[in-house]
Amino acid sequence: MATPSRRELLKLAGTSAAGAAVFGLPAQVVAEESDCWSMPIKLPDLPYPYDALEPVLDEKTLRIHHGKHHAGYVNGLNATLDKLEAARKAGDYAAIQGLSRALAFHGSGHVLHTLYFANLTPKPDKPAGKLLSAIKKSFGSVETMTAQLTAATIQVAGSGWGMLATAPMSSRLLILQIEKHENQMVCGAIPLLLIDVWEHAYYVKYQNMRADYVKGIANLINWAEVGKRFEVACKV
Ligand code: MN3
Repeated sequence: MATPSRRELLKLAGTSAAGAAVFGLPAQVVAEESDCWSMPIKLPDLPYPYDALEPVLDEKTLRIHHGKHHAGYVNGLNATLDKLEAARKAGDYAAIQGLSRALAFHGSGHVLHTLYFANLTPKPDKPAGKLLSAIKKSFGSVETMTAQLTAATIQVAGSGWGMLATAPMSSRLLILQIEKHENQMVCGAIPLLLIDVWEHAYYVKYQNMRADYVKGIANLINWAEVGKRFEVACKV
């Protein structure tokens, strides 16, 4: 298959922020390609009201998580991009190592939160189509995949994420754990479904009961969105 053009990739990514994020593109790139040099990068809106995921995800947690934490990563990403440009213009290449780490932290934080919020829904559905076939091939059944993803996510050490992903240029599905934010940036996996298990994602309501939060979240998945990501990921 011929390598898709950038315009074709944008079309494949659809108009959602999450679709764009699969490619690490800011949402406005897809919304209006002529905006793709616009700065600063903006915090995407949630695809549902703050109280829509009650009682599993309480409104207070979601407001703080989106409006403070996710916004913080977007601000950090914009600041890091400005510092990288300044360092390059000043010939300060020694600064780039530290700024690269900051870019991975904030940029990946932005992408992961965009994907996470968009793969949750107050109207959960079931995996279907090509995604369902891939789940059966990789795990045997949806129930087995859900049980393994849930268990692996609960067991993330400290701050991190559970992730369903594909291997690059493959429909083989993987369950992975992300430490903090950074290793999502390694191109060894393309993210499909994220579950945030930093304490800020659940502590207000669940305190130390991370397992209860993860099991609740597993019943709020927007599988239609995950399926769209899968169809795009298979092509890159
Ligand atoms: Mn978070």
